[in-house]
Amino acid sequence: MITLYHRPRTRSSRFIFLLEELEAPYLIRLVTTRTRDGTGAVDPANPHPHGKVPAISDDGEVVFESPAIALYLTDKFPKNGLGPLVGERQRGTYLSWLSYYTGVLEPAFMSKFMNVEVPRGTAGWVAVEEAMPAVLQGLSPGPYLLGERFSAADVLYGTTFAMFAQSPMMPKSAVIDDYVQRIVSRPAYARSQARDNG
Ligand SMILES: N[C@@H](CCC(=O)N[C@@H](CS)C(=O)NCC(=O)O)C(=O)O
Repeated sequence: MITLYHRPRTRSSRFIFLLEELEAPYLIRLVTTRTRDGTGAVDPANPHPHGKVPAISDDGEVVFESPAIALYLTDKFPKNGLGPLVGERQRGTYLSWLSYYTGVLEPAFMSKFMNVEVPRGTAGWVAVEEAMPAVLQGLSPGPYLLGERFSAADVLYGTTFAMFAQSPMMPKSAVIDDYVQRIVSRPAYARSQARDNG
């Protein structure tokens, strides 16, 4: 049984969405975390090394960091084809977009948010103005990052873009707007929203 360590309306919410897509058995364990306004504290029940969410535990084995959790879950629950398996076509593309999410895209957004210039040629990520065209190219021809195949990578990217939709950091793009609509209109997304509070 999978236990998801979760705080509502955070990066762990998207894993309720993924678990619903996978039709996997899971429990939600609500935890506290530190928050930006200084309230909140690391919950000793949360096995994440920094008390962040998401983390999952699978009969005692702990997995943390969104790309690792996404890959672990789609490998473990392959029935609905949410991620290409070892040896399957597009496995490499899938791993690349999963890793790019926390290795490049999130740092790119965070650099912009903090008004920090990304040092060219030395940082492991790039400015958001360079990252977003790469994602848009990845989404072409679409409709998903793996072409016709919806995957856990779209759960990460689609929910992030939905969250930033109104932000000035987000370049205006009809491709992204349509993509977000495709993701958030999925029945599993609606079910995940209903379960977000635990
Ligand atoms: N790289 C992590 C980031 C997780 C993360 O920062 N989660 C936030 C909630 S959206 C959190 O737990 N913050 C509490 C803290 O930083 O202590 C992942 O993608 O899984």
